[in-house]
Amino acid sequence: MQQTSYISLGSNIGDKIENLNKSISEISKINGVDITNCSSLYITKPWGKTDQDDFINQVIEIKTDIKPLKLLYKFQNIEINMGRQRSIKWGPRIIDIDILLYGEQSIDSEELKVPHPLMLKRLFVLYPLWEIAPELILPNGTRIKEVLDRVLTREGGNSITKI
Ligand code: PH2
Ligand code: MG
Ligand code: MG
Repeated sequence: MQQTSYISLGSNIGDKIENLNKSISEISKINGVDITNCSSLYITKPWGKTDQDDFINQVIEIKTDIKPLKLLYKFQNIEINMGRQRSIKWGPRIIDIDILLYGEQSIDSEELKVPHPLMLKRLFVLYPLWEIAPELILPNGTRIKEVLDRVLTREGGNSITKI
């Protein structure tokens, strides 16, 4: 059965916008994945590890019948083919493709955790997700807008700018 899944894209090395576009083009070529919505692009301040260049972030909605772990491997292949090197935690990257949500499923394995464990804290995820799925109810039962407003109240909106 097809599931709706939300995917976060981020880049802070090289031509960041080109990197996001290329990753979307590669995702669209995966058999069994349909891209059904794309957010705007956002310039975002680095989160977690602040001594690095700004990111460009985006969230896309896909429909897929590929199982989550297999989907993760396909995304990792795209990352590697685009030159991604795994190194510092939260450090600079050409492209990062993360599964945020996969239908209603919860997954807690070594390789993959869904919902993405940090998504509720990250404005660079919440804002573009809210843009394309304003009615979304998150797995903890709260509306996306409620979570977004909470983070905005706490942090302000200075760390994110819509292009
Ligand atoms: N990704 C990280 C760590 N920090 N900060 C921003 N602004 N955007 C990201 O995509 C990002 C980050 C690890 O995946
Ligand atoms: Mg990530
Ligand atoms: Mg990742």
